[in-house]
Amino acid sequence: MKFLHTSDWHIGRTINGFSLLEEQKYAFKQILSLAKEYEVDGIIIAGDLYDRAVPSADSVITFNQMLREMNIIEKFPIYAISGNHDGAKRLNYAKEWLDFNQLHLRTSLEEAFIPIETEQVQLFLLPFFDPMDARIYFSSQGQDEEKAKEIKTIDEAMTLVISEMQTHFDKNKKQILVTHFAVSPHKEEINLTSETTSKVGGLATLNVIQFEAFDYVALGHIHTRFASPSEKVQYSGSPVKFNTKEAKTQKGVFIVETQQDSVSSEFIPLQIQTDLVVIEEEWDTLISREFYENQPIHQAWFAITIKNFDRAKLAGRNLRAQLQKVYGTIVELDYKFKNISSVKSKTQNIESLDNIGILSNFYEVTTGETLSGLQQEIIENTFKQIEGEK
Ligand SMILES: [Mn+2]
Repeated sequence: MKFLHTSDWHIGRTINGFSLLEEQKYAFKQILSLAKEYEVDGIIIAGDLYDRAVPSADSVITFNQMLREMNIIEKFPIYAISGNHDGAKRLNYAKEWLDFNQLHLRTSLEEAFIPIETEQVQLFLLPFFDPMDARIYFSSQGQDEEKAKEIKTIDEAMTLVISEMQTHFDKNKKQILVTHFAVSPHKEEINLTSETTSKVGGLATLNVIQFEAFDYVALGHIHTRFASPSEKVQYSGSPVKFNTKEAKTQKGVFIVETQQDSVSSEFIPLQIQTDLVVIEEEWDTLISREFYENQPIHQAWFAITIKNFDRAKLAGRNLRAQLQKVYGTIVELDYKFKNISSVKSKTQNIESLDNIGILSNFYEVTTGETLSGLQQEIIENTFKQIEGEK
């Protein structure tokens, strides 16, 4: 059987207020035609359907239309779960009616244990949940109440969840798990690239070893497929670039095929409608014709950092407006000051600074200049005054 694996659609997402809806619709059209071209038996969406728990009306209308096209018009079964961005309870609305039409959307732990059965495959749809959900579920089961109380980490919860799922395994079928977590490749060497660490964002991480019972695990949560812990346990990544860190990554989907004794997958890239281009250059370069003529001006979105920025030299000019005129849409504008090696190193030891230290540091980071004697004096006096008023 063949499935299309995608995740993290985040319908309604913006980049600094710029709506990505048109880009998301563009990606969707390709996903749907790939599903038709490869004649898949179902479309897997591994969580973060919407960008927020209470999506905007526009987002709901858009996603509804997408579901309609996939499921009602093209008759693809859908296997979807809620992610950490979704409002699980809201998404659970009309579940029975949706299931009736093979639109399987699971949003709570207790719904995850009974798989969706197809001829050759069992699909387990495990939405994002936390250890508390697992404690509640397992103690409601009556058995192992003491054990349930001991569930503290997502690791422990997942081990119990998977072993309960295994009691429903049909030996004559392949098992696919759809879920939404950070999963690391090896217990010993958690070696996430800087790109992925920022996405994991301190969230507890599971381990690939925990998922060995499954023939394929369709993951969502991390937005790049390069964070995939193994060939069998994979992130499809998001279909659209959401920020400048993702600017250079090729987005796409997986076509997963299950055979009698193996499961294989193939990555299919998606085209972009409006590219996201990241540029870091000096002001003079940015506005020189030679440079910008070689950029996709007025076609792409730009995230621009002005290097060696000299505020005094460019004072009184509307830099953003000037850049917009040349480049078109600027979704991000940043500055790197001449005299400052790195903002990071300046802000690192913030705890060790006093009030005046923090303020002068802030001034330096935002303007690229140090406080003058007079400015320093005004600040000192102001703080003294505040102290006196306490
Ligand atoms: Mn996500």
